[in-house]
Amino acid sequence: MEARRHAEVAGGGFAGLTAGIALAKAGWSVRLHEQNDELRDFGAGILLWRNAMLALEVIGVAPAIRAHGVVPDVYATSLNGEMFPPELGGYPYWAITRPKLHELLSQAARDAGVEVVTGSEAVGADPAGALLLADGTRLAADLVVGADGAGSAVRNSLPALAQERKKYQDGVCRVLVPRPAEFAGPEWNRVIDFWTLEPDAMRILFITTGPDTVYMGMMASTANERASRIPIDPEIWGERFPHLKAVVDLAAEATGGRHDAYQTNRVTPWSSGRAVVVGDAAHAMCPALGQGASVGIVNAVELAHTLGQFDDIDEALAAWEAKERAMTDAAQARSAYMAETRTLARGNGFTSEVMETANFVLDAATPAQIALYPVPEANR
Ligand code: FAD
Ligand code: 5PR
Repeated sequence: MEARRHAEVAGGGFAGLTAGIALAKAGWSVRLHEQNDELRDFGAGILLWRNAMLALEVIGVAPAIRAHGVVPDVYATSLNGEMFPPELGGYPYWAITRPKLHELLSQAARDAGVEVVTGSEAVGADPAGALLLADGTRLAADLVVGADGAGSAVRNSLPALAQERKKYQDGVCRVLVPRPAEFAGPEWNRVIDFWTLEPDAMRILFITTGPDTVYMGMMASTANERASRIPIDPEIWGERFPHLKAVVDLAAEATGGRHDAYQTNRVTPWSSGRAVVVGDAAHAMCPALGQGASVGIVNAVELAHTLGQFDDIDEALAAWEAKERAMTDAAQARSAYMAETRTLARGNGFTSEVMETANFVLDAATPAQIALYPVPEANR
């Protein structure tokens, strides 16, 4: 019998946890290193599209997401108070709070036998097969997975990985607020994308995350300093969106909010010898399509699946990248285009071309799993 293959994973975000679960379920022994003292996600809410749900189905986490998340009934867009026809009715996508998604993945990782080490900082990888830690430890592995986010130390330590980084003007404040009574009716069980473009673009993306909470993504140019502040400035947002005053005031009181400027990084190739990068370490993208985590989750599950199809790890890594690269590049390019042109402000943004990422089906998914997530005719 062959010895059990061993992976060292750097990073306990959505991508690292997913890779850890998928590898452990495929029979690998897995140790995961998180630099923080506990495993948790900061932040508000997240949309998980069909592509991510299928990947989470493969690793057995999707039923819990369906139980704890909600399906927004439509995605509606409003520009200067004018509502466009709603989109995505009947589309299988879920909204959930980030802490809940992180908790479900952390639990699944432990259940799958992943050894989680907190307070453990990676500083790099050796392509010969070792993870290097800040305390000087060198951990040999058949595979090192860098899932340590957009600022990835693992990636930056690998000279073979070329990187193009880009920063954008826009940024977004993300907060989770308790749902006030006037936003509790069924007509608010949806995503509503409220835009104003004059004198500058300010936008509130209202996303239901269940009966008790609402996720608010509040986007503005970083040049608009008052609109880029945490805590939220209730005056500047309230003036622009008077009909949302109740939730804006709650956003101003919310704790745990954060502001991020849009940034992307394109890395080629995704691996060097026995070291590979997944998630934002490999492909951070503009949030315009809400696909960053979803694509990372898909690629992490597909990585473990492809490794199972080859005896040779180098061959598997090449085959994996060949399968995922076009979809990932397209998602990055489309998100950047949607963000830069503010195409979503005019409604009807979820064209069939844009939906290609959300509709992507990973190889690992079975026909029965795929059948659980039918795509409405209008979104194919
Ligand atoms: P991260 O979440 O950055 O996790 C990296 C982990 O590694 C962290 O726990 C970190 O502490 C740890 N770490 C870092 N360095 C080290 C080190 N050296 N050693 C050990 N540990 C380390 N995506 C969606 O799919 N849907 C959405 O609706 C969505 N909305 C978004 C909205 C905004 C405004 C933004 C900015 C992004 C959004 N995304 C969305 C994208 C999504 O948030 C990211 O793509 C995703 O969180 C990346 O996960 P990750 O695990 O790759 O990286
Ligand atoms: N979609 C989602 C999101 O969280 C953001 C955007 C689009 C789900 C950021 O709040 O375009 O900024 C966006």
